[in-house]
Amino acid sequence: MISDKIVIIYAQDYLPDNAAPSYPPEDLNIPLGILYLGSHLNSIGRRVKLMDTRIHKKGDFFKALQDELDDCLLAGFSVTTPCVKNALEISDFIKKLKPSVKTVWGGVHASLYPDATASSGLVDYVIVKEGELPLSELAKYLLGNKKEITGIPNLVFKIDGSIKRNTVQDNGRLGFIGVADYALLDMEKYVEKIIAPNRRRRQVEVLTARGCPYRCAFCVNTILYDRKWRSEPPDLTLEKLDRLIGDYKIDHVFFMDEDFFCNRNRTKSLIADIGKRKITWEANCRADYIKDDYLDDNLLDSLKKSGCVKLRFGLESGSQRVLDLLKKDITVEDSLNMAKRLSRYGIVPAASFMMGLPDETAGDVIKTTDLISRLSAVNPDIMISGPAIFRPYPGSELFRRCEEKGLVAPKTLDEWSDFYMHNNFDEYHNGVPWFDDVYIFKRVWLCLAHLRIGAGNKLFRWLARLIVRFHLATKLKFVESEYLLHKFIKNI
Ligand code: B12
Repeated sequence: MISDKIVIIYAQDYLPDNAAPSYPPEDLNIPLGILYLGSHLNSIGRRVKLMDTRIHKKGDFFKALQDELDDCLLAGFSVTTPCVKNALEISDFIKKLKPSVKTVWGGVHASLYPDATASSGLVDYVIVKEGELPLSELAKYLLGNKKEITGIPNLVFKIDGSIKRNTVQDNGRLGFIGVADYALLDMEKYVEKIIAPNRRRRQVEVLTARGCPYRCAFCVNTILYDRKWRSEPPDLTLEKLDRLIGDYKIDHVFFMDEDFFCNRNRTKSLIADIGKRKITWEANCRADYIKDDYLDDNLLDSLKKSGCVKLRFGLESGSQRVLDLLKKDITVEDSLNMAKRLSRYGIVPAASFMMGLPDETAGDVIKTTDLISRLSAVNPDIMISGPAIFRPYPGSELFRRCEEKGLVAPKTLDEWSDFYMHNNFDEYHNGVPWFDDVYIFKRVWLCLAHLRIGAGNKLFRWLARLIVRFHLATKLKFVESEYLLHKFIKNI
């Protein structure tokens, strides 16, 4: 058997061993990175297999992988920082079982730390940034159809124990132009979404563009992609939608672009055509787009008519000081206006928030909880997600700020695999040094516990906010005992 197959693995969490038979798991997003890599390889005639840990129990995944290794040339790993641990474990499995299979790591973490990644004995090659073209060139080289390894763009590799870096070809932010080949995935595991008891819909995630020109301090874009934004031709998007509707009976699409509304004219023409497809849809948006000189009343009306039912916003904080620190380039007023305006069109805003950021004070956190209640008052349909406790992910300006405040970043891949960042501060790598006062962190944690308890009921919500205010306004040490009590209750 010729070993020419390329297996590409999205190495996130596995299904829990006790996962209910109500398989597939709910709410899984399409692994877009490996989908695009696989689509490109497939389009040039390579044999490719995409594997996603999230749709297997751990034991089942390794069994399935073992079967794929027989005729495998190259195993690719898509790695963000939280995935390092699993990607290492799977690479180790492959190297022990079939050492002739070469391993290549790509994705955000590998792109940020190519040398540390390539230094691992379990990683043969690293490809930085967008991987479509470099990966196909690497396969060509390994099959003996390309002479010079130095000619493969974006490749990092080892020769005689030292690391060599090829030229990085910055191809902007749209590596693969072509209709993504969703048939490479086991689509039934992704499309069925339970949106309410007894209500299901068939949803798929679609990219129409990549990148984002904004400069958020928590995002990796400013470092890896120069804030470039590139869209695919509208005809391609429409062809993709038609195939998805035809092949998988899709009735709802989530445009997962980082900045779907980046170009107003593109938006206008695209939504007119989406409207003819008789599907509902949602997309990521910015609060400052919902205004007279951008997504104005006419355009919002067209959005609604074209099937838009939800827009997602990262509102992050109710404190202007924190929004400015985050370089979010929106105002608290933008958030309120957005919520008010969308209520007129019946488009549900889904807003996410963070707390626990470096340099954030108790006062800032109070402002966030206040904004959440003001938003719910102006738009009772608003969906609030979080506030999530901030986790510093490498590659962002905010990570560097955490380092300035004492966070020690790992150096090797093994160290990174232990750097898994949890929601509970005492499970963090080395504490939460970016907090000036560790009790603020515990209070933030308690705020979340209270806000969650209070989420479903108006009176509870009011009480929860009162308790939050109390916690943030006092410096009493009993915060410690309540924190332990909540953890205890959570654990049972
Ligand atoms: C959409 C998105 C999601 C979606 C879906 C992701 C998915 N299923 O693909 C959802 C909401 C599920 C999600 C979840 C999370 N995300 Co996210 N997400 C993004 C976002 C906005 C876009 C990613 C995307 O789809 N791009 C389009 C595809 C086509 O590109 P791509 O995935 O980057 O893949 C290309 C290259 O990276 C490369 N490549 C990728 N894999 C491989 C593998 C090989 C072998 C090769 C050669 C190349 C290669 O080639 C690909 C094609 O060009 C990015 C921001 C960004 N700018 O990247 C954050 C981002 C990736 N997410 C991030 C994080 C932290 C998370 C979460 C941990 C959040 C959380 N707290 O739970 C989770 C867990 C994700 C995980 N796997 O670990 C961080 C990662 C930071 C880091 N240092 O690792 C990012 C960078 C945002 C940030 N903070 O800057 N995310």
